[in-house]
Amino acid sequence: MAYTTDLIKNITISGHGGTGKTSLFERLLFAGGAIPKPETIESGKTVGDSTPEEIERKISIHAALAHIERQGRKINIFDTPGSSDFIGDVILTFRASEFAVLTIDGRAGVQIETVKLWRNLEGRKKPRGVFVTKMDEERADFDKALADIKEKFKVDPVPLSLPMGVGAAFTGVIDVLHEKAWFIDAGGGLEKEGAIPDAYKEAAAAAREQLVEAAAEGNDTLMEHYLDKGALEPDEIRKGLIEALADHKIVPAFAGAVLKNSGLIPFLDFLAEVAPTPNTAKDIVLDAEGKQQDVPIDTEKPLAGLVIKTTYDQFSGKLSWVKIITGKLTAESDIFNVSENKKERIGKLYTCVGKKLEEVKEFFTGDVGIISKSPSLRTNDTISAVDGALKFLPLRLPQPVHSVAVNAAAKKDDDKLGEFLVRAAEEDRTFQYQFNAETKETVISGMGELQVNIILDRIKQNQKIEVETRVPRTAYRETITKKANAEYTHKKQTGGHGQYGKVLLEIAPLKRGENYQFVNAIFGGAIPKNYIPGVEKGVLEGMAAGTMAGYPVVDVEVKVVDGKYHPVDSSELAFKLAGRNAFREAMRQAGPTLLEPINNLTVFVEEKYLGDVMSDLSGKRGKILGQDSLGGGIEEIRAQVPQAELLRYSIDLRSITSGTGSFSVEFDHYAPIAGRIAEDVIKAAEAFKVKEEEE
Ligand SMILES: Nc1nc2c(ncn2[C@@H]2O[C@H](COP(=O)(O)OP(=O)(O)OP(=O)(O)O)[C@@H](O)[C@H]2O)c(=O)[nH]1
Ligand SMILES: [Mg+2]
Repeated sequence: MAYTTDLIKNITISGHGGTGKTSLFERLLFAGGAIPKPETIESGKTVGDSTPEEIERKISIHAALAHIERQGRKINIFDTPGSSDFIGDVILTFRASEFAVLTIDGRAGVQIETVKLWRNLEGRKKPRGVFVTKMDEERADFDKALADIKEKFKVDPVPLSLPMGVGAAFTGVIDVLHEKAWFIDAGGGLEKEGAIPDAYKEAAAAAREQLVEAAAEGNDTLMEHYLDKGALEPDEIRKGLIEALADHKIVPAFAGAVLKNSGLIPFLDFLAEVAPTPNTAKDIVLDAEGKQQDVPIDTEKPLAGLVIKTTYDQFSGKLSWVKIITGKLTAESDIFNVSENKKERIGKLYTCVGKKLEEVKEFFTGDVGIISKSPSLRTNDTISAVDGALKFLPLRLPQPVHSVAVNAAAKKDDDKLGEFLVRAAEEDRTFQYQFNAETKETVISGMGELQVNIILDRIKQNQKIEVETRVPRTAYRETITKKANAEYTHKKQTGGHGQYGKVLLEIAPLKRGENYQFVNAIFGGAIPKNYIPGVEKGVLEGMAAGTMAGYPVVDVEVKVVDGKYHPVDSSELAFKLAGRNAFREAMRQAGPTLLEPINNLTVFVEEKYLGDVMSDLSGKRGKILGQDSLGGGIEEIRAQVPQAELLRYSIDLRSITSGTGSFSVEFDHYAPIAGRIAEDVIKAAEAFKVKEEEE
């Protein structure tokens, strides 16, 4: 059945690793009637964690989508991974939903990923709430968790549910909006409705007061009513909450112990009654000049949508998840893939509960639909009913930070490995692969060691490809430090035609980053014009090959100042060879030196690890540029560090910070290296060359 825009809700469950997202997702599907029986992480059969790698590791790795119906609304829910290695799948769900709930472990309170996810949602101006989980654990503390949120995010969360007891004495939750209690079912079924027990009446009344006040903040008329009457009607409260939430004035808070099916109903009713519909949402397109432009959700306009995710399912084949931003998506219809400039007939459409697909004929604006087996659709493509439509802004994903060089152990597996890498990169856009012609390696990169290792396991276990892995080689450069000149005569007399070309070059250092300049300073035709391109080709070959350790030469001005030619024996080839050798000779005399890539590094750590992280960075030849408190006890450190020192940084940082730290990294510039470090690079390059020649 298709739901109209005002009946659709798109919700993301996000949060720090292991806080209970997948368990909450499972129980919401159970409470919403989408599955007959809830499973647990331990049973390995949950809807959210359905791939072998998730079941084996007992963590979420991919976003999962399912929907339930509640009060006539279709609620699409995304379960997302908590580990920062899989942030790519979190970002796509944030883009596609109008509300996010952050799960917070009742024992731990706000954790580092909570802070980062909060900042991400803040940047998107996305309405959000919190769900304090595991209230059945002895040390869980709802009030403390809310105080933690208040302190770290400077907002006052508004409880919509309150826990009754904690640990073994936890009996259920109070639904503040509907003023009733929900008790744990001893038989393991859904929670049961009842009156608020006397012991909680006072707390419930205080929470109700706070809720009504928050609702009154929704708009001025409500505030006047509230100030006049000292109360609001239930419908007014709902209306006020809807508006206050959309305007970021409130952060609703929930409590529960989902393994006991507790805290689900008040949350589901809130999603159905209060959480934003896509009606007021917007997305962003890029106009012809690449400028960003808001596109309001619009049911009247022709179809436009964004492919947010691509999966390859063993049984269903290729599936493309599409967020519909304007118009309607209809099965068996023609669409344009704007990004690929292609018209395409799409086949069947589906909605899903995890891996289970249900066929649907059409999807309305705001919904998330699944197109199956479309050959051309890829993540980030814009689809449209009309040709030449504007393209939606692609998902903005962070750059990978951890890389490994791989090759198939057997040459015959090369193609199979290549095909697998294409798919893996399509399924998760934060995973990338690249053949680096300079270092002659295929390098795979991801958001951390965990993501890269999972891909390697899939290569070995599912694809049955034996692979070899190494730390990737660093792309060093060579340059010069002073002016020099050299001449070279290429001369050969073999049989009939000889070869002749003489070149005198002058080379000089350029500023860092200026790369290369070629100047023809010949006067009076010592080398005829038509041979100059040959000289330049030779110089470029010499630069590409380097002289110290075989790395490309950069930041050099090359001037051809003189030369000599022979009317019969000169040729472009002869001048190319002369140019290359003259360049090599000049380079040797010009104080050659090695350059190494320096990266900009941003590290996010909890305060307590700050000192250790700093001293590790100085041991890595890093230069600290600055440090900022982000609030929530999280520090941001900015530094410049040689790339060669960062090849295993995700592993180092994990061990320094017990897995809580994270970082981003990007190339900034090249800087000279000397002494021992340079000697080691040259030695390693020689060893690599010998190995290559042997192969
Ligand atoms: N006692 C208790 N344990 C819970 C509750 N919810 C989840 N757990 C347990 O907490 C662990 C983590 O639960 P998950 O649902 O996998 O947490 P997650 O946030 O999805 O984890 P990632 O996806 O890996 O980030 C599992 O062992 C769950 O059984 C709860 O309400 N009470
Ligand atoms: Mg999970």
